[in-house]
Amino acid sequence: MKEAPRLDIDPFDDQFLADPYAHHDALRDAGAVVWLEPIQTYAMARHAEVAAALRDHASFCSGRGVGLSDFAREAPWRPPSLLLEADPPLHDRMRGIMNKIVSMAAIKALRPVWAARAGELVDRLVDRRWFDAVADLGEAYPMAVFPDTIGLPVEGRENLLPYAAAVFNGFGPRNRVFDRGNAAAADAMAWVAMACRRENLRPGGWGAAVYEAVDQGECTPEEAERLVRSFLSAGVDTTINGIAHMILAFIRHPAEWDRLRADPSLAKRAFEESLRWDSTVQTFFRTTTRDVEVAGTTIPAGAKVLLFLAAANRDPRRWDNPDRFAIDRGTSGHVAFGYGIHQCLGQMVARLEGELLLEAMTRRVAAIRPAGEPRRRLNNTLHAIDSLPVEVVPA
Ligand code: OVV
Repeated sequence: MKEAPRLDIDPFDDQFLADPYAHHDALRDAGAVVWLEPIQTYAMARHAEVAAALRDHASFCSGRGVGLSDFAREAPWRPPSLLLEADPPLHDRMRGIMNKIVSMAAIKALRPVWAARAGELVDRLVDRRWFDAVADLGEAYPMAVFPDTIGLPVEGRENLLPYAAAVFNGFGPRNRVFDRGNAAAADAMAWVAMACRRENLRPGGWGAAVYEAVDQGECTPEEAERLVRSFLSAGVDTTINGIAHMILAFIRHPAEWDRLRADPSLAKRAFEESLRWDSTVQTFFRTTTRDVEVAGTTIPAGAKVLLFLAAANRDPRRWDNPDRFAIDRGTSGHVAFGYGIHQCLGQMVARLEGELLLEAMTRRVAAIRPAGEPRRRLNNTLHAIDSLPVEVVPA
């Protein structure tokens, strides 16, 4: 039986968070399972082991939290998510309710409206020629389509951004990034709590649909409120940064934009590849429910294990030339949306946004060029960008 190699790497310090990809080789190469001394947890960063742990939800549970904090020892900072931070059977019952709302049919119904919004936004940006791919595209587009779909109050929607930043910081330690990001979030938390209440959700939206499950006897009103909160927590900052990194991917690999323009039917695959290339949700923890043997190392029961989704998605053991963004690459098996029973509920929403923006842009944009240095926004879980100045050359 092997001891896990002990590494002096803190995956939540500023230096790591500013450029996580610079540190992934050290994590992957040290072993299939490593012990991270600064945060006193196990970690896995190779594709095979990350995917296997995600699949094995019975041994690697979520109910004790998917952050550093172990809910069995410490009270969670907010009531746990009934999806993300739950195990079967509760998780499956809640997920069943949400799957019926975020259905293929629902996504199909959104497409024409969301396509029109994407076209209008891209038209305006191409006219301007210079813009910020974070504020003006990455934030503007999801904020123009997603809150309406949930049926949220119009007033105060800007609170969604600091709220999500706080939620994703909350999966890491109470470090400086957490304090900085969460200082301003108190008002945002109050707004989100208000927005999740039944009387504040527009009839016909996905939020109201969750409360219809209460009327059907499928869940309690308290559960419904918590499920609506999941839409607000997970639905905005993720797609914002996913879209921004999709633009960054094309800026760093300009020939791929030419290839996409030559064959716009690659839009779907291009967005998927951008998620493999730069995974918005970099990490999540699991907690072992028993002694688990991984590649000859025993992880004891009750241990936190940090899964590096983003490192798995660039593991050279799994991907050829992994640092290269190649829009026609086979991305099947990437874990940017997770894997197994917790795999992203909103993945079709994210894909729709990415695909519709790319479709609108391939028609109107001949080239995307950097127009300044990207600025990072440090977050304990998300690979986030604060600003990405670009110039687009009209087609
Ligand atoms: C995937 C995700 C991220 C953050 C929050 C939640 C889910 C939630 O369910 O609250």
